[in-house]
Amino acid sequence: MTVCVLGLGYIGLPTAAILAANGCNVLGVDVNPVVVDTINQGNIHIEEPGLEALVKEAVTSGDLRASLTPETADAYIIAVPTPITEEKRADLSYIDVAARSILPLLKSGDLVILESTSPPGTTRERLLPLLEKSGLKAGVNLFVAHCPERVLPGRIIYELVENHRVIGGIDPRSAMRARELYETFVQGNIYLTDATTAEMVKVMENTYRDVNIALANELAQLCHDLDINAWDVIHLANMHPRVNLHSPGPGVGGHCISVDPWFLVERFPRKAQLIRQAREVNDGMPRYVYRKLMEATQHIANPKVTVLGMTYKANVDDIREAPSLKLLELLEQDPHMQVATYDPFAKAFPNAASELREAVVDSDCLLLMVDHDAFVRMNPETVGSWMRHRVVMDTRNALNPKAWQAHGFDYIRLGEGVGSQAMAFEAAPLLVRS
Ligand code: SAJ
Repeated sequence: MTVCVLGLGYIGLPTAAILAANGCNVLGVDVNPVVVDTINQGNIHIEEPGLEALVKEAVTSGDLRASLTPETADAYIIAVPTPITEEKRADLSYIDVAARSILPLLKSGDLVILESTSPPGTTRERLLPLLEKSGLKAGVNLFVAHCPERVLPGRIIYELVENHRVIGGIDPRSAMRARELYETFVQGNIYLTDATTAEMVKVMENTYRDVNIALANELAQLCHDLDINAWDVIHLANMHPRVNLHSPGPGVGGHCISVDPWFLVERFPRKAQLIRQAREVNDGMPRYVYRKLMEATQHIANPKVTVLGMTYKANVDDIREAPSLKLLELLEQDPHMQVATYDPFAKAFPNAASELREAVVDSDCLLLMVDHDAFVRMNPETVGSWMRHRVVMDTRNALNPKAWQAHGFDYIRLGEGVGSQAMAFEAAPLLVRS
């Protein structure tokens, strides 16, 4: 089968490479000439474990090529971004452009799959009419389905194969045709439904997570005021068989969870109250962290703060919607603070230090925003010896408080009242991850 994958980002490229590794002849299309050249040389432009080897092999074997323009194929997979505008409205223009680009190529019997996470209704109400401009009739001689990606950055190659998939057809035949394609590499179960249900499933998965993270973030703020430790509360509450509290943090980043719930708010502005509120709680976290940072450094005149971590989560190189970006905006507006930043995964970030020491020298406070392995492993004595004052604020519950306190650090943790540390039980395990 020949497959044309439109969009060679975090989802499109791994999908194209896996299809090529499983017997398909794949053309990957991207609007960025640098991306196209990089892939045609067998290299990759994003960081994702296992991806480089897969792409190299597929390109070397000739099963994967990249191009700026699509070519005739049996199946087309649209995997382009679906961001939100400043006004929190879905920007579906990339889907429109991709769909228009294949219009002249479509022929009877072709299959078109939308993988991009989209507001419920997009496939049927927006994509279908556009594709039918080709003169083909959906459900008769053109097959159209939504098959949302559900992979976790950092585990994409594994999850592409192992995760269950939901395929929503605009009719049963479309769903079955799409299943034939995904069966070539998916080991998980494949569930068939209609297109709008599949869209809602995907958006709701991320909304579920967003709402639960908002609950954890609210819990963190309440526990701080109660002078107790939110992480202990979560750990103990999660021992209940039907409770799964998520982890608080400095906010929700990435291009998925912080974006998709707005698709529902846009469509149902009055009914999607809880979803909107969760978004607002999570979007408010960088400001909350900023306020806590001011409290933690109020005894220091013109403190230098070192922000550790620019990416949206640990051990990935993606900075889209990262909470650190918002935090930095707040810090930059504050004339009393000096700011240094460092992230081993985002060294090209404007004004970022190229190594840890450069960012930490003469610092008064470390602000851990991302729990990259490299930060969790930091040696408190070495780092402390570079600093002017030893203060560390941990927004991820990633550092060992005792180790840092033993080296003279004021250790401040998101979700923990200042008085609570003396009361913490020795036996309560503090590292909780959901
Ligand atoms: N976060 C918290 N607390 C938590 C969990 C996450 O603050 O308890 C934060 C993270 O630090 C990060 C953000 O939320 O800033 C999102 O991280 P994530 O690891 O939860 O999710 P993503 O955005 O990397 O990937 C999600 C996944 N969706 C679900 O787990 C339901 C993935 O399966 C989707 O494929 C992906 O979105 C997507 O592309 O939609």
